[in-house]
This record gives sequence, structure tokens and C-alpha cells, in this order.
Amino acid sequence: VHRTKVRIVEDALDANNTIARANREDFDRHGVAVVNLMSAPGAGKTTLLERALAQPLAGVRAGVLEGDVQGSFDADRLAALHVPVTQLNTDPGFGGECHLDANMVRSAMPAVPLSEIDLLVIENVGNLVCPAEFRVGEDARAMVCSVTEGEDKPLKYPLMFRTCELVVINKIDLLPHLEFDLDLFLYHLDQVNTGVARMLVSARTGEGVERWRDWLVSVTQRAAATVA
Ligand SMILES: Nc1nc2c(ncn2[C@@H]2O[C@H](COP(=O)(O)OP(=O)(O)OP(=O)(O)O)[C@@H](O)[C@H]2O)c(=O)[nH]1
Ligand SMILES: [Mg+2]
Repeated sequence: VHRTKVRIVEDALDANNTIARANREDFDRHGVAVVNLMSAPGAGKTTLLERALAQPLAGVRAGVLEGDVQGSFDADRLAALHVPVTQLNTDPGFGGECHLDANMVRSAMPAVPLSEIDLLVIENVGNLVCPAEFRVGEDARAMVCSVTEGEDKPLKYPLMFRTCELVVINKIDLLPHLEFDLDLFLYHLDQVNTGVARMLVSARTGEGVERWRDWLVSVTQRAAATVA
């Protein structure tokens, strides 16, 4: 019984990867770089996007795909910015899933103005476990971890920390009020993903946000160079 169960999970992930590759080809055809942005609920994904996209990125037209179980709170927040925002709810057709998968992203693609953007940031559903298991056709994975979450998170949820190429450490404005040991957190981070790029930011004060904007631009340029 156990063996069968493992097999089914593997098949499901294979099927997901096939659709993710189809998404990837469509994004490439339109010259769109894709970032899969993940975190635990409330780490600050939407706030970081509000900050990053309040002003145009240098030479990069950005769009956002908002993944949520329900509601359009985050999409509404981003609607104030002058970037195209597409809402994708996992609730109606997808059983309220706790993550986005390649098929969900594929179903939303007709609503994304791919020919008008160079970069699509996909804000995944807030969850430290499941989103890490599903590729959606992204060029890069970034995660946000806030200093209120504790130093042990890389060790407890290693897959997400391991499969990301950037860890944004957010809410550093709160450090004076917390017991958070940043060195210990970074030590744990290096245990699961040695040397992974990391940046310290506060979406509240704006500290470090310029580097986050630069990273979004550099990922877009890198993807364009790969496809060309
Ligand atoms: N103090 C402080 N609060 C922040 C910072 N970034 C975000 N917040 C707050 O944290 C809360 C959650 O932020 P969101 O941006 O909604 O987080 P999220 O990751 O998009 O949340 P979900 O989409 O629900 O997973 C909000 O009340 C933000 O104002 C920060 O740098 N410092
Ligand atoms: Mg959000």
C-alpha cells in the first residue's frame, strides 16, 4: 500500500512538470520572465510587491499573478499600481488548494497580458510547504521569510529554502523588538542551501527594497539572454 501511495504522488508531480514545461514554452514565446514568489502567510509578499512596483522597474514592464485561496484582497491592493494584475483563486475549481500548480497557472494564462509585460511575478498562496513541490513554469524562485517567524524555519521547512535562489529576509524594522538571532537564522539557512542569495529588507521602511527591485530586473535580463 505504501509503495502505491508514493507512486501516485510521483505521477502527479510528473504530470505537473509536463504542464510546467508547456507554460515555460508559452512564457518564452512571449519573452516573459517568471518569478514564483513564495512564503508563509503574512511574511510580506504583497507589501514587497507594492513597494517594488510603485515606480517602474528600469526597462522592465512587470505584471502580477495573484494566487489566493479566496478573495481578491491582494490583487485589490496592487490594483492601485500601474501594473496589470490577474487574480487566480484556488477555491472554485481547484478545491481550495494551499498552493498553485502548473495547471492552475495555465488556466489563468489567457487572462495575463503576456505581450505587454517582460516580467510576471506570481505571488503564490501563503504556505511554507506545498508551493515548493510544484513548479509552475518559473525562471526563478524567491521566498520571503520575515524575522518574526523564528530562526528554525530553514531546518523545519527545508524544501522551500533549498529550491529558492533568493531568500528575502523581511520586517527587519522589527528586529529591535524581537529576540530573533539573525546569525543563527543565516547559519541554519546555509545548512539547507549553502550560500543562497539573501537580502535584508523592510517593506515597511523601504530599507533594502532597491536591491529587491534590482534583483527583479536582473532575473528578467538573465531570462531574456537565455531565450535569445
Ligand atoms: N513591520 C513590518 N510589517 C510588515 C512588513 N512587511 C509586511 N508587513 C506587514 O505584514 C502583514 C502581512 O503582509 P502581506 O504583504 O499581506 O503578506 P503576504 O505574504 O502577502 O500575506 P499572504 O498573501 O496572506 O500570504 C501586513 O500587515 C503588512 O503591513 C515589514 O517590513 N515590516
Ligand atoms: Mg499576499
